[in-house]
Amino acid sequence: MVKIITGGSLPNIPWQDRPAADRHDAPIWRYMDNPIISRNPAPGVARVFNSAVAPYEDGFIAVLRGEQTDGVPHIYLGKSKDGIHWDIDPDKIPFTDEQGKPFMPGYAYDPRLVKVEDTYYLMWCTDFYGAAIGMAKTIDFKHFTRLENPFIPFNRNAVLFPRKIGGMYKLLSRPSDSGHTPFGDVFVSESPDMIYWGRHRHVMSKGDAWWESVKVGGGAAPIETSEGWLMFYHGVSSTCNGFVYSIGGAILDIDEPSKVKYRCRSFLLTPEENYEERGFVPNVCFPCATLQDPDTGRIAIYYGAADTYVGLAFTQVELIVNYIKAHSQVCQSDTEIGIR
Ligand code: BMA
Repeated sequence: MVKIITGGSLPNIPWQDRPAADRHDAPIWRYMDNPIISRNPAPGVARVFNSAVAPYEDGFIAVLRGEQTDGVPHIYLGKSKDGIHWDIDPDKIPFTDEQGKPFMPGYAYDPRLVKVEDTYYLMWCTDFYGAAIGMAKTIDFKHFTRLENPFIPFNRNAVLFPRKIGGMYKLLSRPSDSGHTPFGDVFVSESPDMIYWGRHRHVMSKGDAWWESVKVGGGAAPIETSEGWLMFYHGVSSTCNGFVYSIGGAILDIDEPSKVKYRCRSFLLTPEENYEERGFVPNVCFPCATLQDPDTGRIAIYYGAADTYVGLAFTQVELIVNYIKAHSQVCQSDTEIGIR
């Protein structure tokens, strides 16, 4: 029996059972009324996608990638009772520096939201003289204090682990270039204080399988399970009409997450619905967060669709872990500790 270890009970997790007629190989199924956030969802915001959620108070909170009507992305706050219907604050999240002075990023995209101990951390792609990782913390979703940018440019897709490992914060990231990076491997770094990051280790390179043969990047915060850290990530392939982003799955060693124990050779979810195949950037499924309920093993996956919408999909921990293990293919650079 595979168990979800961290996180409290979440009986109000959004959920739909797998449709009887579902013919996908992988045990992930979409919410029937996807997308859950459509175009022009708030004044001045043309599209919301690639967004992250967390349980908060008696409902849910989200940090949303909102593409403004001038084309510049920023992060907005969303609140929801059921994790499906969202109230979006039309103002950008008001970041300040540690002295409380306004300190807004020039742009901000692909936010992640991870609670570690009593604090919620936001990570996003920020302008730091080039695309780099921005970070901030909050405890009340009213005051958002920016932290030092953890790495120099260029880097994206930062995802924090939801607890310290060996007494250290651990952060996944994906070194990149200044454009639509045509390469990319996932690394993990550690910090005692969320300021100084080091002991960088390689986690996984782009895969041998064609669906992830261009680049890979962290997606949702890893979920602690009895089999290791369950990680939903994105893998990218190249076609004559551009990149295709699919959702992949891997399981990392619980104490040494630079070691990949299992890595699914097939994608778990790939663009095939209209809202995934058609939009501002077609053929994108980009996972940024999950919710999970340890009591039932239910997992809800939030993903950006076609750089236009937010989609929701479901799986169950036992089903997905067994599927990843049954279809696993790891190479040496996956399983080694990741330092050369
Ligand atoms: C990546 C990021 C994502 C986006 C994806 C597809 O480089 O910019 O925000 O979803 O491209 O356009």
